[in-house]
Amino acid sequence: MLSLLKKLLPLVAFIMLFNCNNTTKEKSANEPEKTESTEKKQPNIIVVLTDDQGWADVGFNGATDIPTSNLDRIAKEGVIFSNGYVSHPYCSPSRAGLLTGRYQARFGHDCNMPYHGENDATVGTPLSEKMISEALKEQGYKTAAIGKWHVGDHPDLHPNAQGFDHWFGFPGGGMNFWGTPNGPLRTILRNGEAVSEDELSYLTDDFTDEAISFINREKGHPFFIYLAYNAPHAPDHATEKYLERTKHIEYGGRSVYAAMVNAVDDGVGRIDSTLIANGIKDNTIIAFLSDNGGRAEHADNKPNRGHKGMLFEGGIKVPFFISWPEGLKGDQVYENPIISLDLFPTFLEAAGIDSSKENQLDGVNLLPFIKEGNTSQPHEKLFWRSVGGFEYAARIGDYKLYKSAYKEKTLLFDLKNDPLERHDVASNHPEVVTELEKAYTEWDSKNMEPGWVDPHPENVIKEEKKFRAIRNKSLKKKQ
Ligand SMILES: [Ca+2]
Repeated sequence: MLSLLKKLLPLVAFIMLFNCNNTTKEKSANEPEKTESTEKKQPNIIVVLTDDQGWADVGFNGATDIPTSNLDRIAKEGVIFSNGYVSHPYCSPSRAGLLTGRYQARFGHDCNMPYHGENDATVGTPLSEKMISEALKEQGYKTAAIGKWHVGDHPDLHPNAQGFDHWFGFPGGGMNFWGTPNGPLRTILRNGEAVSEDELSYLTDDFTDEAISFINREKGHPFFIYLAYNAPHAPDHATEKYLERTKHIEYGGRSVYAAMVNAVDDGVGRIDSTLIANGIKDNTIIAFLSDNGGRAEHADNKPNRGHKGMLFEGGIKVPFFISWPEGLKGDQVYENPIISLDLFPTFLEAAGIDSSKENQLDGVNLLPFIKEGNTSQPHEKLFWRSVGGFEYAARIGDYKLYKSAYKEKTLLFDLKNDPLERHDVASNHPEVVTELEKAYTEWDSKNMEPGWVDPHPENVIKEEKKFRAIRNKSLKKKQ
């Protein structure tokens, strides 16, 4: 029996080999042959999202106090957007817009999560919305979400359910940087399993390390990494290494904030070195941006007016660049308005996928503008809605309308002549106000009511009251 088997083995092996070859041949007859050059057309994509970082808190936008040499170098290798917007002035809705390529009001995601959202699977970006991770995964990308999530607290809405093969981070909106667990939303998880605090050092470094191991592991495939650092969001935690580099800033709060930004810069530099070491830098896209304008304390949005939470430029205009050595010319500054929603279709097109098939998208493919020299405007109109219209803004051409709850009135700015929003011209141009209000109403008619609400309206009132009180207190008391 054994000798018969031995005699037959070569035959069995031959049949198996033949079948294998045959299968391969059939497969290649039905599918386009993937040569090395077509493989190369699919770039790796890394989104580096920071949290509450101000427009001017990077060297490439003029910061002279915060060391950001890695970000500055990589920005120079690509395209810096001098009018790069996000779709919301604070965390959760802005992330929902970026990840879906849609105005998040389309699906009622206007607010941060209410307390105890972890118990409610209807609070957050619904699974029916297609995230960029899902679109790229369909094309064979390996996908990872690393860092802060904040678009669905309930475990059913965590990244592994939204097209991410790998997830390392925390579900909520903020967390201490030491990784000390504090309830379900402030615990570091790896694919749903809690990570021991002993394994963690400083979250910004830990997130970088996780991204580097993902790159080293998946470098054989095209990959997509959504790296959402929670820095420089509060709490103000830093390590000696980074504090040493910002000790020249003689204002304590700003020096800690700057150290947190420097930790991100250090991380992006280490990721860049990893790409170089693996020989994949040239065909890797790095998109860098903040999720909203700089926070009211320690950040710098100058020269823009306002900060996180507001629809003045300082609340929605962010440091923003895209680099892609093989696909984009470096040393570019692109001035026409663009928005974070544009990343989704831009990435699809960069990966050789026709983005018009995703007809739900509000974003625009930027490649014709930054790669092929199209000189028209990517966006004729842009809109922002906060808490179901509690505040809203519309930009058409150079005019920007802002229905401001902070200022309790509707303001109009001519951004061409007044980019810093110093002069409200609403009373000079009532017809423009009417036109922009009408455009907003039309746009909003295709949106959903907010699915849940947050305390932003009360906070706006409190904040503005405090702001006015400080100013009034400075005046000479009436006798
Ligand atoms: Ca934020």
